Amino acid sequence: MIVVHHLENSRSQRVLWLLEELGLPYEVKRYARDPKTMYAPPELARVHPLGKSPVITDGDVTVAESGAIIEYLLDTYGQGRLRPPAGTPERRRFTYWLHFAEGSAMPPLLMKLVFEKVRSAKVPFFVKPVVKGIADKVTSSFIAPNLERQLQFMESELAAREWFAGAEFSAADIQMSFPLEAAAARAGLDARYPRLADWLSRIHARPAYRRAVGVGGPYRIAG
Ligand SMILES: N[C@@H](CCC(=O)N[C@@H](CS)C(=O)NCC(=O)O)C(=O)O
Repeated sequence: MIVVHHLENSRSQRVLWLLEELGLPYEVKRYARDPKTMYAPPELARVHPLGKSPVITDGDVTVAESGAIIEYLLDTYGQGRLRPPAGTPERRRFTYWLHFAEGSAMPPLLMKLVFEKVRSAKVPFFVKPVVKGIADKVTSSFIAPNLERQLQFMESELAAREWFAGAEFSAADIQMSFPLEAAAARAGLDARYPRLADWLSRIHARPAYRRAVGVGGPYRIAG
């Protein structure tokens, strides 16, 4: 039996969604975040040494890292679903977006969150202007331009096709959901990006997405 070690409000929501799309049976083991630090609890490190979510176990197999979990589930149980055939332009785009989501889209989103925390951190009053100055500089010179360039790029890609890999919905769309939901919550994905907003509405309307939210519990990406 596949067991999803599910941390609330986290990337493991994508794994629940994929399993619902594939119609596979699975169990969910739930983990709550520390309300102060938002870190995962130490029990998760007993499943995988990094103690991050998502991680799945399937018999004696343990797989961590969202993209690797998606590939494992498609390889093992996909029967060709939700992944374009090898050697096609759609498959190349599928692989690109599967990696882009965590490799390129998430780093500036995470940096934005970290530097917002730095800006509002409790520090002695005389250090505050220096801390704020550094946070503002990093945000304006690196984080904001990268976020904007990426959003423009993703918007332009959806001008050419309905889903990230092509005309068909695929697991690359599932993988892309977390960065784009995070961008909508905290990083400027707004009416300037109508195709991305429409893509978000379309994924949120999918019955399997809704079932996965029902299973995973309240899903709110920190804004
Ligand atoms: N690139 C990894 C990122 C894993 C990750 O950072 N997960 C977050 C949840 S969204 C986590 O476990 N945070 C809690 C913690 O770091 O303690 C993946 O996609 O699986």
